[in-house]
Parts: sequence; structure tokens; C-alpha cells
Amino acid sequence: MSCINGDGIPEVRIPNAMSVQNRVMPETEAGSSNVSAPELKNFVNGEFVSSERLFDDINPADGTVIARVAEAGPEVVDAAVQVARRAVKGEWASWGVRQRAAMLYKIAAGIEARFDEFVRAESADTGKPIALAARLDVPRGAANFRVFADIIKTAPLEAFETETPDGKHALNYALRKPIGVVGIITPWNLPLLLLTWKVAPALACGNAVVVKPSEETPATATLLAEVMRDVSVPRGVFNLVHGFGEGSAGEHLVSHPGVNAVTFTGESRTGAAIMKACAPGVKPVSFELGGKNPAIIFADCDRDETVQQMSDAIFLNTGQVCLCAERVYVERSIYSWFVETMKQKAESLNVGWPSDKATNLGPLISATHREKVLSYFRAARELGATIVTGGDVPQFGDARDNGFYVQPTILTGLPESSCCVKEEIFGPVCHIAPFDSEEEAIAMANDTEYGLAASIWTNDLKRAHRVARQMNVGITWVNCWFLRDLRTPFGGVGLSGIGREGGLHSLNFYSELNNICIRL
Ligand code: NAD
Ligand code: 6OH
Repeated sequence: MSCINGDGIPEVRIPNAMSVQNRVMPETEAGSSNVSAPELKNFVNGEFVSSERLFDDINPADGTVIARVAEAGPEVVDAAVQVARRAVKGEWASWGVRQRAAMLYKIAAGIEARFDEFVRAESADTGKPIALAARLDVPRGAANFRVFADIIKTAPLEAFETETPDGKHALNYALRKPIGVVGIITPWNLPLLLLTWKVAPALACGNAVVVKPSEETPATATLLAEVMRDVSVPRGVFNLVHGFGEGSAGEHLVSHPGVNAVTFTGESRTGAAIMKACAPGVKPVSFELGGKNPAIIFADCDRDETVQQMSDAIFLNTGQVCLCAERVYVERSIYSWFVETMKQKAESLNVGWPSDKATNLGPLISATHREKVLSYFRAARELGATIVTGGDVPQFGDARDNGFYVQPTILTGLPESSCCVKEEIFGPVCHIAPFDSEEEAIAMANDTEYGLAASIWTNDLKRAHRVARQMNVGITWVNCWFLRDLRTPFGGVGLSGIGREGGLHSLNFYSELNNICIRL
């Protein structure tokens, strides 16, 4: 069975697919909607603006409506782009690097001043444990602004002394200029982290931005807009439009002729659609896309440490991290031990209310996404996989049964060609397979159209270097996973993305480098 469509980009066909639960509807037809829920508005030219069309923001832990979101139509998106165009030429253009960096520090402090609010909003929108939002998402949101403030202040530029044919010299030096208006489209899994990862360097370089967060997770982007207003970011520099992708705010934004560049994190298929929309304007794009990431575990690894960290690599954020390991290759001599120990680990995880401090895993993001993940569990069964643990929906006997939970799941025994091993599932699930030689492990790890991240677990230093350089990915971790230094290049190969962000790589995307050549 294959779920890969003709263009090589995975498309999951969901039997009896549910329509998107919080799809937009006119306010008067809002059926199950909680009309008393707060409204999340667009932010244009320093002001919050509503819209005629509202859609529901759902809490994935129990399916309740937590907010109503104003969908930006073409006119709101156009207004946001127009004010951003004015802003890049206005007061903001006269700000030097130090002034912009100072503003980024203020934004970081503004997030931290409302830390608990951000944490609660991120957890309610995504269903992730409150402890995870407090440990990962919100601190990284603030750190993204601080790090890029530091980097822009010290960013080097190239200079060359050039010998001319007549034996004289010329001086070449590069200048960094803003690219203009940047359209930023982000997904729902790490909403604040991934949005600020792009907003911070874009502002550091002097651009204006129009951001469109995922329709599933609009809350922390809206709080960020409040922070931008409160720390007096000049009007029009940061604009926020809410809505969906195709035929909605996302498509309006990326196809708007006034947008100079588009940066996107999300699914590979969406990346392909956005690239098409950007083609007529020949807009530069930066894409951080999906992954089907391998982990290679050698018998000489530090076993306890490896199991501990692999549990995160497979299950963190309910497996909804683009970097999660969905394919685990284990040296045969420790294969049975690893499968059994991972099973115990998975079964020890607390699946529960996001607000409960003891919870390790919350729900998946939506009913639609859960149906996608369950369709892979069904496919695994039909293909004769061993379901080592999980494979189902947990029953709680309370309101969580209206949420979108699945059990942490481990599969074995599938052929490498099966859809569960080839396609990104994006849930708390992995397939574990044994290998007999280093060469075999490398070949299996690289047998994918994706190429985002790999992890290697060994105490043999030479092997670690040897295997790492053969991984066909953007990022390889050795004896760790998701350990980030924000100055390093981050991105993927193949279906996993275009370009690199991080440190100077981000600055190079968010600015136009001008070369000036002076004959001396
Ligand atoms: P998605 O592609 O469905 O949506 C992402 C964003 O794109 C949303 O804001 C959505 O509204 C918007 N969008 C959808 N269609 C659009 C269109 N035609 N034009 C403009 N905008 C459009 O992704 P998702 O389901 O929100 O996120 C999960 C995916 O993101 C996974 O594939 C995951 O691997 C990937 N991801 C990758 C990285 C990375 O760094 N490589 C990080 C996080 C998530
Ligand atoms: C994907 O889900 C995680 C992406 C992480 C980053 O982009 C980052 O900067 O850590």
C-alpha cells in the first residue's frame, strides 16, 4: 500500500474525512460556536481590526471553543501589505541597527512580562502540556528576539581588495538592506516559537512583516501583536492577519504583489502551492517543511540516556515536531532490548489534561489531524505490522473523550516501502527496524524524499563523524536531539525545505546584500 501521489509529495487520503471542524462560517450560522468566547482580531497599522467572518478556535483537549477568530479577507490582507509597504519607507527606515536591536530586546522582555499568559494561551490552543509550553515554546519565543538582536549588532559583511587589470586596486564591500515586506506563514505545532523565529530576524534587518499564523493556533500571535503595540513598534512594521490557507488569508498574502519575500514553515505540499503563488512575482522563498527523520542506534550507545532522549525524539509535543524521529533503526544485537524498553517508556507516559503538571502528552491538534494519524494506524494493521504498544484512542470517561487524543504508539515489522515508513505521520508514533551493518543503516536512513534531521546514538567517535557526514539531511544530532544553537544553519533538503535560516543565514534571507565597488 502506498499513500504517495503522483507528484511524489505525500498526500494522505483520509477515509470518511471530517470537514475541518473550525472552518469559517458566517457569524449567524455559527451553530455550536460559543458566542461569548473572546474574539481574536487582526492587527493592521498598530490597531486591532475585526472582520465580518469569524471562525472557531478549538481547544484540542476537550473540543470546546476557546475563542472566535476574525478571518482576514482580501481587503484586510491588502491593507496590511499596504501599511507595511509604507512602514518600510517611513520612520522605521531611519532606525539604525542599534535602535532596532534595542526594540527587539524590548519585545523579548514584553513576552517575558506576560509569560504565564503566553504559556496558558499556547497550551490551550495546541493542547500541549503547560510544562512544555513553559519550558520550550515561550522561552524560545523571547530568545529568538534576543539572539537576533545580538546577531544583527555584530553581523560581519564582506570586503575584498580587488586587483584591477592595470595593476591598480578596487575596494568591494557589501551592504545589508531590508528586502521590504516579508510574508510569514506558520504552522500550529510550535506556534510562537516558529513565528518569532522568522519575525525576529526580519525585523532585525529592517523589514516590515505581515504574519499569518495557523488557523488552529491564533492566540499567541495575537498576544505578540499586543506586545508589539505596547513596546511601541512603529505602526505598520508588524501586522497580523488571521485565516486559512487556500482561498483565504494565507493565499491572499503569498500572492499579493506588494509582498517582497515569503517565508513559510509547514507541510511540503503547502510549500509547493506557495511556491507556485510566488512564481509570477519571482519572490524569494524560504521553506522549512516536513520530515521523516531517522534515528540510528548503535549497540555501543549509552543505553539509558539513549532511551530517555529517544522518548522525547519520538513523543515530544505528541510527536508533532517536524524533527521527531519516526523511523528508528537499531543494531540487531540490542534490537529486542530497545523495543521492549521503549515500549515500557511509552506506556509510562502520562497522557492527560494539558494543565496537569504530571502530563507528558496532550492531544493531537484537531479531529482532522487525529483522523490522519489513525488512518496510518489502520494501514499499519492492514500491512501486518506488530503494534508493540498503543495504536488506538485512549478512553478517559470525561471531557477529554471529546478531545483529539491518541495513544503513544510503536510499530515494528513493516517493509521499508510501506506508507507508514515513507510518509510523515506527525503523531506520537515510530517504526523500529533492526540493522546488521553501518552501511545498511545509512542506506535505510537515506532512503526517503525528505531530509530534515537525523540522530545517531553511539560512543564511537570515529563512527559518529563517519555516519553523520553521510546523512542526507540539513541537521544531524549525535547523542542528542533538538539541541539548538540559534546561530547554526537550520533547514532541510529534498521535500524538507529550501534554504537555511538561523544566525547569519536568516539575515541573508531577510536582507538584500548590495555590493559596492570603488576603483581606488
Ligand atoms: P500546513 O502546511 O497545513 O499549514 C501551515 C500554514 O500554511 C498554515 O498557516 C496554513 O493556513 C497555511 N497555508 C495552507 N495552505 C496555504 C496556501 N495555499 N497558501 C498560503 N498559506 C497556506 O502545515 P501544518 O499542518 O500547520 O503543520 C504541520 C506541518 O508543518 C508538518 O508537515 C511539519 O513537518 C511541518 N513543520 C516543519 C517545520 C520545519 O522547521 N521544517 C517546523 C514545523 C512544522
Ligand atoms: C519543527 O517542528 C521544529 C522546528 C524548530 C525550529 O525551527 C527551531 O528553530 O528550533
